[in-house]
Amino acid sequence: MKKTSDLKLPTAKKISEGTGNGGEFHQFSGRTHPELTTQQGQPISDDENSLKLSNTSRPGPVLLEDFVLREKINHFDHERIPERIVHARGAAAHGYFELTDSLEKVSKARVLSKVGEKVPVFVRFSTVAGNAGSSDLARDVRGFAVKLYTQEGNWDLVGNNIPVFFIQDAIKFPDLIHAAKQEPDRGFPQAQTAHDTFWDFVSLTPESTHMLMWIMSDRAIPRSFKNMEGFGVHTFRLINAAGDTTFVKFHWRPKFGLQSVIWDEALKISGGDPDYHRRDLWNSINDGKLPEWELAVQLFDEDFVNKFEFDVLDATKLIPEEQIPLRVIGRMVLDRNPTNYFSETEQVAFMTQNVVPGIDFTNDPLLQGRNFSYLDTQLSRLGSSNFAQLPINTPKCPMMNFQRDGHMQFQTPPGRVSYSPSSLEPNTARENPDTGFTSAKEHIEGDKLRVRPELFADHFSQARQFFFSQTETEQNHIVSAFIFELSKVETKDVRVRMLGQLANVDMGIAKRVADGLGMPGKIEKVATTVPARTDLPESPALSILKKAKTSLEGKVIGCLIADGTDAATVVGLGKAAKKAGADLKIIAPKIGGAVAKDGSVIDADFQLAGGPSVLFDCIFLALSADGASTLSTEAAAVAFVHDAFSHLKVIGATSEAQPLLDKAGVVTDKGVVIGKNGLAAERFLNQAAIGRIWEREPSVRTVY
Ligand code: HDE
Repeated sequence: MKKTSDLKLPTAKKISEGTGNGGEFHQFSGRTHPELTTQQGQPISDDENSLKLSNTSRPGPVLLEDFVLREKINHFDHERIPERIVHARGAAAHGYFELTDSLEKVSKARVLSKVGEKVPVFVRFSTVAGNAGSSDLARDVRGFAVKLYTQEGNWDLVGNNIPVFFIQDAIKFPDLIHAAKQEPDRGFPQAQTAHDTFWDFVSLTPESTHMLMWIMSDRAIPRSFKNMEGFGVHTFRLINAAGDTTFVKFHWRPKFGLQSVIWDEALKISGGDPDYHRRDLWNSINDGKLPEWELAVQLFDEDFVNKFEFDVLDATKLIPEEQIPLRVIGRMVLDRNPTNYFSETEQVAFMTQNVVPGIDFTNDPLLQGRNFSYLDTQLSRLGSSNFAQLPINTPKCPMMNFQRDGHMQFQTPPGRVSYSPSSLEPNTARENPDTGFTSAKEHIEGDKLRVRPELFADHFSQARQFFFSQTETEQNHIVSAFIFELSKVETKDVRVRMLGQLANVDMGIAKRVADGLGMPGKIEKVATTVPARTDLPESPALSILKKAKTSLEGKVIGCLIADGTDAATVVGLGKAAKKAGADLKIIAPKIGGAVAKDGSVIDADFQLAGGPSVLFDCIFLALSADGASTLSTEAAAVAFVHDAFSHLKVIGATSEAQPLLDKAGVVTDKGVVIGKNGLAAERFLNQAAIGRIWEREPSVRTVY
């Protein structure tokens, strides 16, 4: 692509001669381009100037007859479609799902029974509350929506990275979302729950308490999409060839392990790179570090349903893995970025009602409501009942029915017959009772009532179980998150009520939050019919840190250099990082790079101000004495090191970098590795594989 300044813009004389400038562009670039046309296919002679009643010295009025101009502007004016009401901010990728263990005994779905068959998928990750242009690092649940293009039709598993939800009945969803999104009178704050309307609503909706524990935990600030678990949330049913049914919950488990960032880091990443997750997904796939998950299931029957402490149809509850273990049945790999963001990521239409024969719904009232909502929302978002004809939504198996016409009909069905039954044509499509989708047979009787089952009334037991299943560090983070969020709530009564709800989970948690808010005094529990059970055992699987992996795979190391840096150290570090599956990024005071001690130039990936340490998992300071002394008076360099230390990252440094470490307030601990050039680099990498130095935390911020 040529810079505008390189192009010779045509003169008025040339226009009057009717040459246009297309020819000039061709000549200039020395390449042959395809011919630019209108949407109707007419070749365009001039894409720089509208048609005017003109002479060579003064422009005259633009003529209405300029269909080239009008078509171009008209299309531009209509480029945007309504963004999703929820999950507007998202990024997606293509890949495949491969079954490794057949569920044939419990499901007749081909995708769950044919081992080895690769099924194409399109997966979209998202935040919930923020608008399309908001930051990736908002504290929020992440959408984890998977479209599997199976040979028996599309199966959409539209899940989240948290296994429970805020509400039990779909009728409360609009209220929840209105409370969470920007407040309607002022239009802010967006992409965050830290405001009055959200906490007002949830403090009056005790069923949300379990989910609040999850979104105040580090699960709500993931390090990247590839470091998240995914959950189908609801209980679904599987149906086998004999018509027997089994209950199932779906889990995606990341190959790269679960990882999150620190809240202060999340705030700063939002400024440093609001596209942090989106960029990571894109780069990981481009660099061949393919995001991958195992698909695991929890299978159970009516007996379990009857003896389980909670209702399996209540989406605010989960079934601990310790109670029903996970069975791994397949893997999903994302290996191709979208070609066009709008056509694919924006136009993809996920729908919970997209299931295939062998998979069925349950009576979870949230799921039932969703099954209506997702089809409905596509009409307002995509504008036509033919949205399944958009390439990203079209099944990759044969498809035939008598649905006809409508806006933007792309198919041209031949023949006279568009109905069934018919006799006029021999080969029209027919239903098939043997292979077609059938619902699970279920005997139901009862009165028509607006009620919730009794077991749905326990709102605090699993919230408590979740909290006490976390490590001490993770518990501290949950308490701090409550303090942060509630400190943004202006209405004191709302804060008081929320403390009263937390007291229903555990008075100790409520007191810690009250202390952090500076709200001493007696905490009155909000009245509840079912108090929290204290006998539920801890579930280690609910903690991120208890199952953390020690590895550098997929991590990014930020290496700070300056003039005088030892080039061999940087090269050695890069090689060792690559071997360990990590990426090395070079940060220098100037984007052109730095002149090394041996006179060579080390190229930079980031200029210091544009490459804060929050963008990297760990940092190495490859500095000479002169470099360190110069950078000690550079605020961005001091912040680079100080932030890495307070975000509990492993820091490696050459001994000459000490002045900068001192200026940044770094106190040596097991995560600070200083030494002679190459040696320091090697020890640093070993240490960096363990991740963050959690023991450092109490020395860098208050733990309430
Ligand atoms: Fe959604 N949700 N949702 N949701 N949801 C949408 O559909 C809705 C719920 C989830 O990347 C919308 O196409 C209702 C739970 C994801 O395109 C909409 C209820 C879970 C995505 C909608 C829920 C989700 C959506 C907006 C309560 C986790 C993004 C745009 C009954 C299991 C999919 C759209 C994508 C999107 C409705 C609750 C996950 C309005 C009514 C629970 C991942 O139809």
